Amino acid sequence: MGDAGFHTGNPATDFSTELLTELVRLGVRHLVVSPGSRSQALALVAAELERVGAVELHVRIDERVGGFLALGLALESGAPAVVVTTSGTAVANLHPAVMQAREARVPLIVVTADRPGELRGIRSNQTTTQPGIFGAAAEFVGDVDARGGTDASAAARSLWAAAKHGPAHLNLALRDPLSAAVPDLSLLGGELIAESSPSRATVGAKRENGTTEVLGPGPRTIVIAGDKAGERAEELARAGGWPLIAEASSGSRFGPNLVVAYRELLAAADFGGAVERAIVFGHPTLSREIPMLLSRADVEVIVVDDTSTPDYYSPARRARRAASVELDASVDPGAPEARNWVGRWVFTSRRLLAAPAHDTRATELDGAELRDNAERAAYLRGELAAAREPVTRRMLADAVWRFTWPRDRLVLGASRLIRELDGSVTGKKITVHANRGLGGIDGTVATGIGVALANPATGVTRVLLGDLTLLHDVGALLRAPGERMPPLQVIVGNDRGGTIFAGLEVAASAAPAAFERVQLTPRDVDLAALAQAYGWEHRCAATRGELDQALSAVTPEPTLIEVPLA
Ligand SMILES: Cc1ncc(C[n+]2csc(CCOP(=O)(O)OP(=O)(O)O)c2C)c(N)n1
Ligand SMILES: [Mg+2]
Repeated sequence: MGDAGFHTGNPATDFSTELLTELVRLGVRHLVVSPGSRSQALALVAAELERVGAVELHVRIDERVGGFLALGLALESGAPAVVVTTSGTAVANLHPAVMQAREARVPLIVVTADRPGELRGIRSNQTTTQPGIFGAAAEFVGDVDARGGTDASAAARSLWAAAKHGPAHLNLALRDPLSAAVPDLSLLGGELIAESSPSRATVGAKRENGTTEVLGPGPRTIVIAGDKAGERAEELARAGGWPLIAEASSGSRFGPNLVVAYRELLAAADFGGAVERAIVFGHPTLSREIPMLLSRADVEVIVVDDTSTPDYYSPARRARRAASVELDASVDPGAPEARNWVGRWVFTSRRLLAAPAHDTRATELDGAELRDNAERAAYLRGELAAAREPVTRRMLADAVWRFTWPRDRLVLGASRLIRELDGSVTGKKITVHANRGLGGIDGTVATGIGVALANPATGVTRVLLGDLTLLHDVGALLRAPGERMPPLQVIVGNDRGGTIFAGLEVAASAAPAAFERVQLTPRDVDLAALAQAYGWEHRCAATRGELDQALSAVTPEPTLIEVPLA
């Protein structure tokens, strides 16, 4: 960096200063740090960068939480987030987040402190084989010695470049003395921010130009948008006059061609059975019907994806990959045939989803239309009864969706609720995230908090998850005193265990006691006490009325909303 004034003569501190300041110059805005001795120089430089306003620092005791927090920050911002750990098992705790980042192609930079070469391979305390520990999950692995003459700025640039495609890992060997007093970086602070221009556009960039497929009106076509597909799926569906299947976290779940009841329709001979061509964006994971359709020999499958990644979504290995698609001039979404095809899907889907009576009462019955008092009283009784109805999964999904607006963020856990929501909520242009890369139930609360912290708008972030998914990530409720926390609601559908398994074949074939013991795994945790212990507000919402109240009561303290489900 050539900032000679910032040199202390201590290699650990000087390397850390140069590495982290260069990452900030490149556009890093969030650092996540866990405490440790070997990593102290990195952590202390991070604290100085926070002090001078160059970054936002997030401190987490548990590295697994830190990893997922960084993942959420990167997922929402689109720019790499950096997570720093000490040596030993601390490093392995990042593995789930690194795997998820790999599969979902989230830019994550991992910097792990290690012992130098002379202390490796001799059973020194807290020493293991850290380089390559993430295996194939890391896009880039660097193993450098802070005193070995490696240019720290160049290391930062390598990490930044690699992170555009997934997780990048720098393992840094550090020797005693493990730190010196960190120089005052305040002069650098303003300069760093002025120089850097973090931008979403730089991440996910293509390594090479792939092929563009030119599509004609052609056969009966549908567009499928899986996780992280982005808006281009909706654009293509509209421009082509084709039905759009857009999963909840696709970023394409809106527009006139959206087909919500797609699982039912794909299974029907005159809908799914009639499809001849499918254009796929993103990573579909929520249904069996989509891979079944794409495996069929009579369906042409074009997957739009970065053509330089080793693998791409290809059920039965039948899909053809294209870097992008374009429509030729003969495609006319207004042509009678196209209108008929898309219209059938959209209208049948709407009919299938026709809302249950209570859902529509309030909008259909305008107070002014009520002719007399008796009718009004009957209406109010009906409304009261509706407000007292116990919450169902469908109701919960609908309510959370209804309360979410463009400035808000929605983070969906794995398991039943995301599927319930995916199969029922109508189109709305809002930002939804889910860790669909590997569909893990781990790290969901931490990911949600990362998303909330990176949301540039001032909206509410809502995390919707199951009870086991919450209990898996209880550690993420632990906050650092004084750290900023944007408006946040963690909404847990408490059905006592992993009830998704009750819908699988195993529920019928296994002995009930064994099924409950090792699959369902219900737990008795007092969530109110849990929330209190971690300084969260707790609300129980058992009825529709209570749920609406809880979702609209956004407080400065993060809230755990517990929704008992049958
Ligand atoms: C890390 C991880 N471990 C295990 C699983 C397997 N798994 C999938 S869903 C599930 C149960 C989730 O239970 P809950 O959060 O209560 O949701 P519900 O099924 O009740 O909707 C489990 C254990 C997983 N996906 N990820
Ligand atoms: Mg459950």
